[in-house]
Amino acid sequence: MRKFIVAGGQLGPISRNETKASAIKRMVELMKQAAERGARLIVFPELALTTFFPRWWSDNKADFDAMFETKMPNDDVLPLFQLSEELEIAFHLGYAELTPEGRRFNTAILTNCKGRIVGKYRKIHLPGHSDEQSWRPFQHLEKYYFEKGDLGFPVFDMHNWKLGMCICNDRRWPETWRVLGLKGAELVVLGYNTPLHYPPAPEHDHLQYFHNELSVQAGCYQNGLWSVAVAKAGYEEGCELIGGSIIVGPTGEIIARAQGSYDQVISSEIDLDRCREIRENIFNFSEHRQPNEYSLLATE
Ligand code: ING
Repeated sequence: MRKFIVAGGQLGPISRNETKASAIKRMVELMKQAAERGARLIVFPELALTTFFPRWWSDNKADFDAMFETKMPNDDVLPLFQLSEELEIAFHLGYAELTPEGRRFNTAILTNCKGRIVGKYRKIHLPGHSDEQSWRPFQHLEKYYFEKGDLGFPVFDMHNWKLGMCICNDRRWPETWRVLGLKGAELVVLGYNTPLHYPPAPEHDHLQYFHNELSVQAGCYQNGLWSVAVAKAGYEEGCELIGGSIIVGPTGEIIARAQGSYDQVISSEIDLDRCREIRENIFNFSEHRQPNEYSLLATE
């Protein structure tokens, strides 16, 4: 089935003391709404189980270990996996991963329509800084709390769909989209936590929604693929996060957009075969790409 309904489950703020069970309860509600609309897949945000804790410095990284998952699935998230199987709706979930070896990643998983994990991705482009920078109104310490992802940009075959994943800042890098496009991704799913205020360049604050759409629309058009990009949004522990979750087609057209910064479902029917309109014409890679001219792209 190449034509099906996809959904984005945008979340409003998650407070520092909100339990993971509470966040999951909110996502269970969104998954039910998405299933009522006939969706086969729902995409949840980056780090969807907790508040965006990299906004705070701690001398001891382990102080935030409670924000991480050491197993997936686990008791907290099980209701979402069970509902996925019951309603036959796949989902994407972003969370903080702590491995048995003590490695920390900003991670996302993808399940099939039976609630079975079929894919995993660890964020490669970690924005922000790794030291405490007290001049900032809030920190952005992903380089401190997480390692760079070590799984590459994988594409997963699921229900005769080819799905890729990326996370938040990855969407701003054309390389992310091109690698996924070259691997044949037809739909790229991603979550984000994007502050409205960008301390190093406050003159760009009013452009955050534009840059979000620009990045995803360009990625979709230039690689002939669909995308569902979903925010954790709203005023979260003193930091305004943008909403603006969107579903974008291979033509670059936005076909669904969230309103406001609260929990909500966006959805739309997509047809994966429409990727061919782009991939067989304007961006026919085998006919038009000139990789011999691009070697600089893969150098330091
Ligand atoms: N957040 C932001 C993002 O890339 C950011 C960081 C904000 C970068 C604004 C540039 C401008 O959307 C995450 N979590 O990557």
